[in-house]
Amino acid sequence: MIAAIALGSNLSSTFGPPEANLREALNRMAALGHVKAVSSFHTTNPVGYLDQPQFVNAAALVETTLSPVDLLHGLLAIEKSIGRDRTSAPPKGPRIIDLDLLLYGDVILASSEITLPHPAMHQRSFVLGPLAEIAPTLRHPTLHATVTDLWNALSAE
Ligand code: PH2
Ligand code: MG
Ligand code: MG
Repeated sequence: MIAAIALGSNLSSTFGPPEANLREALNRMAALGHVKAVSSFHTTNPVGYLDQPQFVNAAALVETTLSPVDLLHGLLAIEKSIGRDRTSAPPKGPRIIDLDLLLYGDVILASSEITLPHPAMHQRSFVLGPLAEIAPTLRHPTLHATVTDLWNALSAE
């Protein structure tokens, strides 16, 4: 199955600045499947919680045989291994690495642990901009629109 993943960082770590954290995460994601495409790195202004540094955001497509939940657990383990500490950080606040599962094929799923498609992906330009670079024709299974359609709709708001 093809999964779309959003990457973000706005703090340095032992690996270096946010760009280095994204590169480290992408290298480690090879353990979860075949990383088929990676967008360019976008510097973006913080959304939601404004008093924090700019983010570096990217998107990736991974061909995987893991189930959605196993893939999510793999992404969370990579976040932790790169140094993300969820205990000391405010929600939507600064983070060393954030790996969000956006889409997993056409799967629609809502459980306590995982919601697919990611419920906010169509409202976030820092997600759709990078994703549109690598998957412009990928379809959102509940909004029935391509990534390009969603990006154009958000840009027109
Ligand atoms: N992630 C957030 C909150 N705000 N803003 C930008 N620009 N990029 C992000 O990745 C981001 C954010 C929570 O996950
Ligand atoms: Mg996020
Ligand atoms: Mg996250």
